[in-house]
Amino acid sequence: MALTLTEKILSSHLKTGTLKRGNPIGISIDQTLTQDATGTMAYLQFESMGLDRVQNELAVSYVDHNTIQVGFENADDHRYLQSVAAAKGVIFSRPGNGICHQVHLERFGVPGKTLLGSDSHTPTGGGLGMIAIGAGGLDVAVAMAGGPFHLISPKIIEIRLTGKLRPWVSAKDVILAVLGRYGVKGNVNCIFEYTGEGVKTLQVPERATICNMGAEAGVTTSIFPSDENTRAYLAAHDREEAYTPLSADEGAVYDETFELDLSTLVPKTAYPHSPGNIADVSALVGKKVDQVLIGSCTNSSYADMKKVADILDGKHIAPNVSFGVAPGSREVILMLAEDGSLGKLVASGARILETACGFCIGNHQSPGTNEVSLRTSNRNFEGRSGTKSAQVYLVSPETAALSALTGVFTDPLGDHGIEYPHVVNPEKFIVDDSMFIFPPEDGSAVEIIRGPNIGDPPANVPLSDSLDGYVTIKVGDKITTDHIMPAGARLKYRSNIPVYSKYVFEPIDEFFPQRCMENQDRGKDNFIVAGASYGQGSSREHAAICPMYLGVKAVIAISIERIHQNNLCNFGIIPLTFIDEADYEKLDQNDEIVIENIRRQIVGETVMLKNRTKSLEIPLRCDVTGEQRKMLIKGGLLNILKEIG
Ligand code: MIC
Ligand code: SF4
Repeated sequence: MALTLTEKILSSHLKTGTLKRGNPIGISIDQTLTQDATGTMAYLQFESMGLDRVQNELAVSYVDHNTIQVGFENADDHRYLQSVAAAKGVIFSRPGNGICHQVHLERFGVPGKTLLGSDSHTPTGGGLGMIAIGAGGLDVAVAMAGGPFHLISPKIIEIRLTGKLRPWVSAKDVILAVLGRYGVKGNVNCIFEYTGEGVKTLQVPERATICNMGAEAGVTTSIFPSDENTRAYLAAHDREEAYTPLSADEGAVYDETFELDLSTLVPKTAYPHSPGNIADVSALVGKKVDQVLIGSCTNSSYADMKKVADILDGKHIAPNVSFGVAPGSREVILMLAEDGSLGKLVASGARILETACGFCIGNHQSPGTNEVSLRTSNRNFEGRSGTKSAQVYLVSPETAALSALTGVFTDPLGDHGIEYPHVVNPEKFIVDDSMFIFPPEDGSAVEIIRGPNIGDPPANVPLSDSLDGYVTIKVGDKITTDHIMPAGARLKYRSNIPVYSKYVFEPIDEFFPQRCMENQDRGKDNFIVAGASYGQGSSREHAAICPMYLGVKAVIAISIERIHQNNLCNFGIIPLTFIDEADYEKLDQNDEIVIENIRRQIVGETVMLKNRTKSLEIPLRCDVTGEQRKMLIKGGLLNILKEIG
């Protein structure tokens, strides 16, 4: 039978279940990656499993998110991560080495392998022909312990590329066009598989940009074939031996096909406040711009940065623009230094930012009040930049660089008089692994260093017979994990659940934690009611752990996004959806609600909720796998793992 590339890799890694759309399956995980903001919890959880060493082929711990060290917390986290990596057989990528996804692509990604990462943009590895999936830290800890990763056998959407991009139109415009077609909701348990003649015209970093932002559509992952361009990329990194050619079989059957002619594409933007709000840049030409930031795991490759440097060469940025550039890795910055591009950037007025997530996660560079910010990153959720009133637009590096020069939205295809910089990927990159710390063969003598910021991961209690409490908050559609568990200035509390929990839903309702605590003190349960696509965005399991800590027992929503739904189950919060969406209107904040016999009810088709305040009943669905039902009953995966020992 002719197979898709996704089917080939999934079937060669299949551990449980059968590969039939919609079926729960378990796959073996070859490689794992963690980053610091989710990593501390992942390693604490791994430690609690009592294993001496990680069991999977390759585990890498990156420090790229919390690199702004205001106060002792982040530095303490880095020390913990470095020491636990050495103790447990994990490669440690030091702060300054770069953004996890960019560095993993350069140094470790291997076509045909599976990669699980505690970050939603792990699918970047699809650019090398990997099945690379983002998950919560606990799922990654289980994979490091050698356990399978559970997912729903996905629907495979073929994105058939034809033609070739015109000069000034780039990979970011491709993925923005895909987001224009698929939006940011309704794509749960799908995979985007790229095929067609157009694939050959894209280099690995461009493919990686496209796979990276598939995360915004909510798909499980995205994947490109592995071909001669893949070989060239690996060879340029002294890793040609990692190359295997991989593609779908002729006649492979897809669930759906979307044809995209690259030659007709025009520069695109995602306007505030969602990566799914897509427009042509031409529609915004002339709009004043206050800030331009180039970087993030989506667009920080050497080719992206060099293109920007060449556009800016010999020119100076507009006086009204604050302009920052964050190369994605130490390799990229070394290359830019060597070929003179760094000098061009500095001369143009660019503020050279650390090779880290930085501005993308709202860690710094917050725009001014009501300001317009153009960014090459992947998320423009309201407030994520650190400024609630800011208007963040996502654009390609080309659009960003030209707009930095003119001070207004500038269409790269318009009449700006700048020559297109044809950038060719180098045949050899500067390969320097000196910022990795490789673990000793035997880490048993390594002391694991825990500062006061590092607490034990809190455990939940087993599910009680019935749930009885209040709708503690009611929110609308497309609530992101940035709404639930803000990052930016609060990021440094990631390893300290009691403190971080004080900020749950801070951007929406700062009194939510207080209400939860009061209900908990009265012996009452807390419930979250939400609209469609609840929990979009990041993989941060804190969006489940902290509500769990506050006594939230269930989320009742129109729909819930994949990674968040898994995180809820992992921590014993029941994900429930309305059977009839209209019933969303029948629940309001402060309503007193009861779910009787919940332990029995979640095993069946329907869970009946009683709204005592309004004297009515609402049927709900608990659409989880058998494994997850067990987790919910036991109060989370950690409790199950403890039982197994
Ligand atoms: C993000 O882009 O939102 C993050 C920060 O990288 C998150 C992970 C986190 O919250 O630590 C993600 O995408 O998973
Ligand atoms: Fe870092 Fe931003 Fe990429 Fe998340 S999206 S990994 S914060 S650069």
